[in-house]
Amino acid sequence: MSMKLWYSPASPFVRKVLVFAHETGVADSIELVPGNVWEPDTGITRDNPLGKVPALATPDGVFAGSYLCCEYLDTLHAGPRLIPQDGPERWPVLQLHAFADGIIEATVARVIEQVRRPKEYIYQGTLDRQSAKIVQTLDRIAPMTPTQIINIATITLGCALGYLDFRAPQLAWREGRGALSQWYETFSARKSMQATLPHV
Ligand SMILES: N[C@@H](CCC(=O)N[C@@H](CS)C(=O)NCC(=O)O)C(=O)O
Repeated sequence: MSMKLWYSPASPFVRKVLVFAHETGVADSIELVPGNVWEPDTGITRDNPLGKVPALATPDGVFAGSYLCCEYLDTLHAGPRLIPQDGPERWPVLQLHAFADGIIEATVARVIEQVRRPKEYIYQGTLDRQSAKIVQTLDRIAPMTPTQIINIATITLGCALGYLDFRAPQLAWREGRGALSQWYETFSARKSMQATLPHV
């Protein structure tokens, strides 16, 4: 099967889908289509009217949003599901995924405030508000640092922490979070993470 992924090399949501694709062994079936969402006429709105990456065009239709892309990819391989369909692990995995995804959202919101607005409109209150969400959520996650298991939650957490290093190093997320930091050290060395490092 061949699929097309609208992507940007700096997007943590795209990275999440790519890491998921590597871990499930379907990455070779995906062709990357660069879509600079900030430029007019990149064509992405033909597939995703929201004008956002990631969007995955497949023989079964176009799927917009990182979670839905991953959910679709999870049906294409024979290994254990990375999004547990049932069993006691389902809700904790989905909860950790939601927290990690929220860290990405807040970090992206900070970047937009800093980079996409005219300087005179940058509002420190928004930056502080998003930073607080990131810090509070990291503090909630840190005591429940996961094992090196691969699933939608750990993949998203790895991408969230990598994005903090990339876009908000001044938040120094490792400070006071030794276990989480050690977890990331090991997790980020995985081939899937190394093959998808963010860049501009
Ligand atoms: N909830 C979406 C968020 C996707 C998203 O916000 N993508 C950003 C790039 S990191 C984007 O395309 N932004 C363009 C815009 O907001 O117009 C997901 O999980 O994929």
